[in-house]
Amino acid sequence: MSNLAIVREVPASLPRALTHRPPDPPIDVARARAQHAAYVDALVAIGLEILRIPADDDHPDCTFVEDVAVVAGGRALVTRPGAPSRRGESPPVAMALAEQAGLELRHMEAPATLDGGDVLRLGDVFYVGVSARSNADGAARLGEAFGARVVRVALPPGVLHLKSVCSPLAADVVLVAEGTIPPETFAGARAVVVPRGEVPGANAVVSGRAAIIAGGFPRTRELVEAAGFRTVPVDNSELRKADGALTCLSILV
Ligand code: CIR
Repeated sequence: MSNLAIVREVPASLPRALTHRPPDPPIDVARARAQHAAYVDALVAIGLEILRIPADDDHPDCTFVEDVAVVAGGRALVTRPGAPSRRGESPPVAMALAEQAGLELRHMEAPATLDGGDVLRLGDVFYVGVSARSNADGAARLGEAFGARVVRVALPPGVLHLKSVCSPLAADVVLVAEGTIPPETFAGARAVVVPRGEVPGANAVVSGRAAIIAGGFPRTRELVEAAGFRTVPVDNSELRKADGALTCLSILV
């Protein structure tokens, strides 16, 4: 179980973050920062210690820290994000992973690309969304870095990352949005399926039996609680305007 969450502050440049379409109204940085602060409080509420990295205004997407590293078993793979504008986000995160979290680092090299948002781990298996951001080479390098089995998953049209529509609740339980990834993709896992009207609810951050879930999705909350988890809802609506989910705001160690 994780006991540390690495987070990165929200930069003033967040309104220039990559988005699938320009948000209207534009992103309100103060509101995004308040939501990020509530998220960090929720991480504490589910039992995690916080390691904060300052924002970098030259990298508007830097708060979505999940995409630049994958952590498992005392090791971190520093990814090569699919969006060239995001490749300069890694150095301070890599430094924190090595020096403060004490992890052994591996680095992904071209032509591989991988965003952490495309990596969903259930037990010993890494499911990797092959997406506009993450390629087959990235999936293969991930498997090598961790000596793990990788299952590549095709994403439905318009979905940014695998974990935009599903996330792990436990080693054998996955939360998935109806009509996106077929639950049988996750062989041997029990699927908790959130309804089509609550797709953002399918991305949750879990520690033990506690889950941070997106606020405003009541059916998701009922389903996650019925699956045996205490829930902590957090409104992340402003951060979602930059296509960010909940998992993307932290790296759990
Ligand atoms: C991007 O397009 O890269 C960012 N605006 C959003 C990244 C969200 N990452 C994630 O959900 N893992």
